[in-house]
Amino acid sequence: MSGAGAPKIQVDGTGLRVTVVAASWHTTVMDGLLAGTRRALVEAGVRSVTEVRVPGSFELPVAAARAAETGADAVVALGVVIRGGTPHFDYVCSAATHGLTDVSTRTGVPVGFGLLTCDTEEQALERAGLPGSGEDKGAEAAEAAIATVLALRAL
Ligand code: DLZ
Repeated sequence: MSGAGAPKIQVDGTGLRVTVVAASWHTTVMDGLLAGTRRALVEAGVRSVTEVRVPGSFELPVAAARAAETGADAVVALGVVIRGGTPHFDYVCSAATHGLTDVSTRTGVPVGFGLLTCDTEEQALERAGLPGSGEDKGAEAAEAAIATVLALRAL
């Protein structure tokens, strides 16, 4: 999927409680995603941030669900899945994606989707928000989650 056309979102998250759930695979890329999310939350004025680590992306939905059910105004889910030689990639990506979608629609708590599903580590690094990366998907996920909280208030 191309990152071209991504909006530049300016959000005011003052007073929001945000939980970041992050998987632990692919440390360098994950560190970049986490740093981008933290930067974006600070820039948005979010002061209440809880971070929870889970083993892999498959475990993101259950942690996101707990956060949504226990008072978070928004959740940011971060994970990195890189294709290997078996269909495992498809199962983990599908379970995480559907699980996170289910959490947000069932609870009404926006979940920022910071799950990278890449063929190669190079693709993941390009999106990690690290020096030299072209995109910052951790920041984008945080901005999207906050923007959606604000959008839902208008409904
Ligand atoms: C098993 C597995 C594999 C092969 N690859 C990844 C990956 O690239 N990224 C990721 O976040 N998690 C991976 N996992 C772990 C699964 O998400 C999950 O943690 C395990 O299957 C245990 O439930």
